[in-house]
Amino acid sequence: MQTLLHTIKEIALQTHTLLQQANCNYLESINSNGDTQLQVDVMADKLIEEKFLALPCVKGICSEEKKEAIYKQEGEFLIAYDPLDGSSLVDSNLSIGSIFGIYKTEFSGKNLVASSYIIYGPKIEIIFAYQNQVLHLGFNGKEWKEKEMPKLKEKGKINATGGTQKNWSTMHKNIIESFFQEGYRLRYSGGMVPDLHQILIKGGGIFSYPATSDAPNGKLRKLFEVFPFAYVYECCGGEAITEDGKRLLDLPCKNLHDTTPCFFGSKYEISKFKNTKGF
Ligand code: FDP
Ligand code: ZN
Repeated sequence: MQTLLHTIKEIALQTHTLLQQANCNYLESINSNGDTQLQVDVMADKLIEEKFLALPCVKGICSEEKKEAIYKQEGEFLIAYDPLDGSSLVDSNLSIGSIFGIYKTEFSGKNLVASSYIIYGPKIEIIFAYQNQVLHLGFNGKEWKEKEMPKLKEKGKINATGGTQKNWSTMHKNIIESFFQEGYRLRYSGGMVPDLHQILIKGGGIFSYPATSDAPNGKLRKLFEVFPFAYVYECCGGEAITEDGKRLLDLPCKNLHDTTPCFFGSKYEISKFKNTKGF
């Protein structure tokens, strides 16, 4: 695990340099999910691929930007990563991130053994979750310094929800409205990393990416986005569930790019969500 953390620290600094130098040009290409790729998406993807494949402990990788996984003969860990999450925010210069799910044996929720993300904001920070411990590191320009472990309180104040509102179900509209009626405030940038990180650092709230009429399976990808954040939220005292109130990490994953509706939050918000839906 130490080797993987060390590699993620290197990736953080090198990807940050790429971002500072990059132009925001879109390429002709689209990735496996149909998103138009930025030049910097492709560069970050390549950088992370090379870093992990060079490690003897890594048996395989797959990424949001690649159709297929790449396997080696030897190694223990399988890494699924989203090289630049929220890359549509690059041109507006908002915070973005990289997400890593660390799996053993096969890519599935039950085989996730650790997860991590990097946030590129005014400062670079790393969250690394393993065996119920969550390491929070910040880079001060010279070295990585440990910060306080994030902990979700019982109840927060933030309501962050994605997708096009006209495509939400009436049930989802009602749930979101009921949080606003209770005094929750909207905080949503459109980047999963900064939106979920904000809830974590402010101590609680709810992030939802529901099923919508145009995307009945949601938008966010299980292996690269949903499972890694579900693990971090559970390690920090929160919960991460499906539209039916089930634990996200118990979901199977048939294809590398499977998506799912997802709801992350502190205990109070998740139980309110379940109660409203009658679970
Ligand atoms: P992006 O396409 O910019 O990479 O990864 C998908 C994602 O962003 C998440 O980071 C974010 O939470 C979500 O899409 C936002 O989607 P909506 O604009 O549909 O709310
Ligand atoms: Zn993403």
